[in-house]
Amino acid sequence: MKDIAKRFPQNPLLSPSDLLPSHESLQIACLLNPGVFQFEGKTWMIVRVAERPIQKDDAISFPILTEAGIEIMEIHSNHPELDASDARVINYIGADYLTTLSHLRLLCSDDGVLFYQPKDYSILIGQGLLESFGIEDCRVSYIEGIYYLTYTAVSPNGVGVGLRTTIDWKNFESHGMILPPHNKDCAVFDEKINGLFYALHRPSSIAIGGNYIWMASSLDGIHWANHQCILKTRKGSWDSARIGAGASPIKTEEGWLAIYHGANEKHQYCLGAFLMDLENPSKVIARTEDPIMSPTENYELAGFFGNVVFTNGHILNPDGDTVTIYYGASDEFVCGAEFSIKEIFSLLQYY
Ligand code: MAN
Repeated sequence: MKDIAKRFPQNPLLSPSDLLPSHESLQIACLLNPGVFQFEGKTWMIVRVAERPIQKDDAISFPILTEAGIEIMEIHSNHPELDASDARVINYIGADYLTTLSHLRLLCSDDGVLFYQPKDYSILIGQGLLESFGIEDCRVSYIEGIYYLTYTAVSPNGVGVGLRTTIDWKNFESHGMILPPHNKDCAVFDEKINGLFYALHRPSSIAIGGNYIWMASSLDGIHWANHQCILKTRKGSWDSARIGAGASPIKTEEGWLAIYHGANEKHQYCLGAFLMDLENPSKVIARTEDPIMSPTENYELAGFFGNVVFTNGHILNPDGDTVTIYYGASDEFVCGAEFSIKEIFSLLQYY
């Protein structure tokens, strides 16, 4: 198995203690899965900040957004109807809750390594009944002067894809939920193809079907149609349980190159790549067999939820070959790594 990621020696770039919590009653448990974009000559991240109260020894407590603001739920650890075997989600009296509440925060950097929170930019928090468990894992696409933010919207109603747009990162227009539950990992292409917007997304079927990558197109970038299933999990492989797109695919002469995450039954998250036809992107023409990146470093193996590398943000460098990915490690830290597109291509197997 070949890991071709060149990790930043400065990793992790960001840890929970590097930022201040959004509320005095909370602490930051995880900084993860940033969307990445360029704006006003700088590299920016819209990072997922997952918060919860300081935990007591004998209880689990987590915040929920209500109309009145943040409400804290506290459950005794010994409660007979509590299943807390997953650090990320709990089941309590038959209902699922997240153990943390996520918002999105803007950070910027002059060198792509040192990120800081600029003044005068607000945090983005969940709005309304479909985002009461938070907003997560934002992808940013830039199309014809508008930034499209597609993110995971979580609530007791389910997990879906929300969309907000902006031109200045200060004023946002909310378009509500564009892909209903269960759906996440939505990445809009940075460019229209033959007049249409395209997006990768990941619905999940609970009975027939699975956690596969789908493609949709749209006339306006808001209403999506023509859904097609384009990439599936592979039995017995590193991507056997679920797959999902990373950031917007990269346009190359040979096709649209997508970096995606895959997890196996043991919840190990690795990265792979696939290539879509330039004119007809719902046609996948090649895919890597093995991961191009797997959790190997301490910060990728142990943390809030260990054994995870997950990316939803990258920058294509001016040399046209180097992609800098920013990624969540162990669902707790933000890290950086570089890939060579040529090297990724050398591992693609054409169908
Ligand atoms: C999964 C994980 C969590 C995330 C929830 C809701 O359990 O990806 O990190 O909070 O889904 O999206």
